[in-house]
Amino acid sequence: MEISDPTLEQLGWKPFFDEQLSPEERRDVQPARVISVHRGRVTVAGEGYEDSVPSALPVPGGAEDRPTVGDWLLVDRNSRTIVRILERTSLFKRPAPGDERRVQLIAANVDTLFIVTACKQDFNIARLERYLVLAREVGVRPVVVLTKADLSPAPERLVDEARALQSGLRVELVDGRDPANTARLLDYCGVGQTVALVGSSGVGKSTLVKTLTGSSSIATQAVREDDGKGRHTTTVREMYRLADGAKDGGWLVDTPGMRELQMSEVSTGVTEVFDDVTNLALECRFSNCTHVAEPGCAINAALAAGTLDPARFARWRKLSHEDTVNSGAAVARRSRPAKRR
Ligand SMILES: Nc1nc2c(ncn2[C@@H]2O[C@H](COP(=O)(O)OP(=O)(O)OP(=O)(O)O)[C@@H](O)[C@H]2O)c(=O)[nH]1
Ligand SMILES: [Mg+2]
Ligand SMILES: [Zn+2]
Repeated sequence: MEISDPTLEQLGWKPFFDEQLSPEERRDVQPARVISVHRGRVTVAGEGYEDSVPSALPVPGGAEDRPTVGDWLLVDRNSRTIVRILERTSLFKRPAPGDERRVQLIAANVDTLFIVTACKQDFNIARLERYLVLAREVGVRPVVVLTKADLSPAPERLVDEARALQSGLRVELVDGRDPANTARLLDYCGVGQTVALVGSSGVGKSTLVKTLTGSSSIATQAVREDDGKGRHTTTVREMYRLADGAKDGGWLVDTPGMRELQMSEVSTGVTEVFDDVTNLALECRFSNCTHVAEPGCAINAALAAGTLDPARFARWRKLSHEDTVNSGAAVARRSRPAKRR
């Protein structure tokens, strides 16, 4: 079946982007979305055209002023160069591998995050929580996708464990290689919607993209027998269009597996994903309570009463510590004054 060029709306153009254009820009430039990023160039798609343009901006800016997959650009009609990057609805980034002081942009203007994890070895509640925090922070809807259902004797137990993490959390269990089985994931990818897939190497992100798009050109790799991990097959970031006949929908962004999910500036996300713990902490008698042995510690009381899971508390403590270290802030940052009782 012949697939027609996408319209701006099918590319994900929204009023939020349109409102950013000045009258002059409406005349002189074309909006285009970044489909893939290469050395020094980006492949862009606009209304009725696809092009490769230099990724340089006229005025070099800060760390985030570089085009990444999913970005909306304004491209000059004559010179075919980037005029500017439009403000993003969301941005995924991480510290650059090998140089923690630099950031690597992963994807922009994402609506939904598929947090992909495999039922086998990879399943890990603490890691899922970290991704949920990330989704909250970036402001995208999270969906947990459990792959390799066919390799697990009791995958439903894992589904229940994941569902318990957040009320209303969507958790989907699939065999990523099976088109019939993964078809319900397409419900999350409506017209113009962008879904980014994240998760450890080898969990089956590219396999899902391949199955959902029906594409055969996406590289995936067999798992090594010994540790169930892949070998970092995906190295470029690219958006894939879901346009298979009746299912004329959105876009999937494949990302390379991350060895360790690094967080930067996630305080809001931690507070929200762990709202049970943070609410308890607000009940502690002392505002700078370290929840170790202070009198009137609400967290210790809840642990003793069995209403707070010690493992969850430990994970919260680790994440909030990471956050304070990353952002260089002091340990207790709550703004309310010390309580006296
Ligand atoms: N049995 C089974 N195998 C799967 C499933 N999903 C993926 N695989 C296999 O797992 C291996 C790794 O899959 P990939 O899709 O390359 O993993 P990835 O997440 O893209 O890995 P990176 O690109 O390294 O981040 C491949 O051999 C897939 O065929 C599944 O649901 N069931
Ligand atoms: Mg891959
Ligand atoms: Zn306390």
